[in-house]
Amino acid sequence: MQTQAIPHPPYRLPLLGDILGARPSRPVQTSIALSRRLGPIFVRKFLYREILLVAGAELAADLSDETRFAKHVGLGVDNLRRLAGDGLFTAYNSEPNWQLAHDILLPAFARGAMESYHPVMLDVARELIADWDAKADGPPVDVAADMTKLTLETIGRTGFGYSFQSFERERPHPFVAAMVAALRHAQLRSFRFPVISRLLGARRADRRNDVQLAYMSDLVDEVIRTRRESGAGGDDLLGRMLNEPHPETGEKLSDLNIRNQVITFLVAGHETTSGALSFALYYLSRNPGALEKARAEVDAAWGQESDPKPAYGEVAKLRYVRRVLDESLRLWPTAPAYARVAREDTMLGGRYPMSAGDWAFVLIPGVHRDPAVWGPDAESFDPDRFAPGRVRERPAHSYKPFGTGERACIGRQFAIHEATLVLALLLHRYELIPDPAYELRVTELLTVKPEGFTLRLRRRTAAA
Ligand code: MNH
Repeated sequence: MQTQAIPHPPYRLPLLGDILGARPSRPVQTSIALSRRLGPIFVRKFLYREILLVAGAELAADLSDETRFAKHVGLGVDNLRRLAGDGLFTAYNSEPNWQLAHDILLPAFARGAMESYHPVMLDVARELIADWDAKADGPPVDVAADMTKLTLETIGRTGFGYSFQSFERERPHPFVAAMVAALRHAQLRSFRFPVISRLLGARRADRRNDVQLAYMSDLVDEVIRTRRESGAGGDDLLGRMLNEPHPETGEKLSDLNIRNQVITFLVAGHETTSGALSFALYYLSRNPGALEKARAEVDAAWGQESDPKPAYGEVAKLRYVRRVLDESLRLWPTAPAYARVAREDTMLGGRYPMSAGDWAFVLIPGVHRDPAVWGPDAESFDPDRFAPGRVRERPAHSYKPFGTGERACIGRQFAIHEATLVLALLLHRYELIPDPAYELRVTELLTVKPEGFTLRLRRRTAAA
């Protein structure tokens, strides 16, 4: 990549590059801050490694052209290969197991399958509600921690018929701690360099990480064993992986690939949805107008019912609650970046030459806050941006929380259904009282989440 003509951070040091102000714990937030000074495309250089970042809608839309660009498995995602191997998320485009698993698993996200997950999602939501009922009028709840309990439980039970018993335990399931450590390790490894990192104790960090990975793969083996012992049937993700041949070739997934997929879905299937729910609750707690509209919608649906049990088809009718989620994922897309690689020599945006194999990160929050698309108030929370008329006015590829192209998120409908259902039930049942002193802090573990965000709860229906 010829990067001379592309802006880079000020204070570039000889040899070391742009290490001043680099914070390995916050790669996305430091990059967003840089894009405010440097514009929609810039380069960060660490020693010999140059990283191209795109943070504007026009260039990101060009990178969505599937004929010239493809998903790139690099840096953070590549570091997850030790965890998830050739699972869907981390598979290289060249690996035939991607297409095989994609074709076998796609029906598990079709409408009929979603309908069968709905009662399980509702059961889990009601477990959260029982837990929150007991905490109402008490000390504040840690929102992200409780949303993580909910989403891990949901993917475990819907996908694998496996319960983490999240709501029966005081502390999160150890899987969560192991996953958090593995994600942090994968994020930090991107900032490593051979020789230097070894002096800094990288081997010890790798060994500690191996312990976390071993714990997670043992758990996955238990999930698979539990299913095989119960007769190995079932039409959920695991059932399909174990039994379903490819519709055309008849080929089946190997045991090793199934393990990689189970771990992929256990992680990808809950961490980002948890963050999305947490940000939505955060923004509602800060925007009384939006909160009121969302409340009006759930009250119109369930009124004085003390314990609504919505049917599958009711969830998609909660249009405003859905917009709240869309808008939260605009401001804080919880998988905040994806990478695109040039399939051929090409000109990015008609002006930046890229050779085949050159790649760039798309910084999604930058795209989602580009004033050229979202207007001068791009930084403010306004769910009505997702009213149908206004969506049609925007250029294609300006909203990308689920990535792009054939490697976009397979679980999008799953996440949206789960999050809409849960958010609606919580708004219907509780007064959510924020700590007025809280200021948003975002933690990064390849994904993003609000850190230290708490709410005090009061039952609404009792008073209404
Ligand atoms: Mn999900 C890929 C965001 C929920 C399973 N997901 C992606 C990508 C983004 C993404 C962005 C593309 C990454 C890339 O190009 O490198 N995902 C999200 C968000 C949510 C989410 C913001 C929730 C909100 N994802 C889910 C859920 C599941 C899931 C729920 C599973 C039940 N996601 C995946 C898988 C992939 C993926 C699997 C990889 C798809 C592929 O490459 O074939």
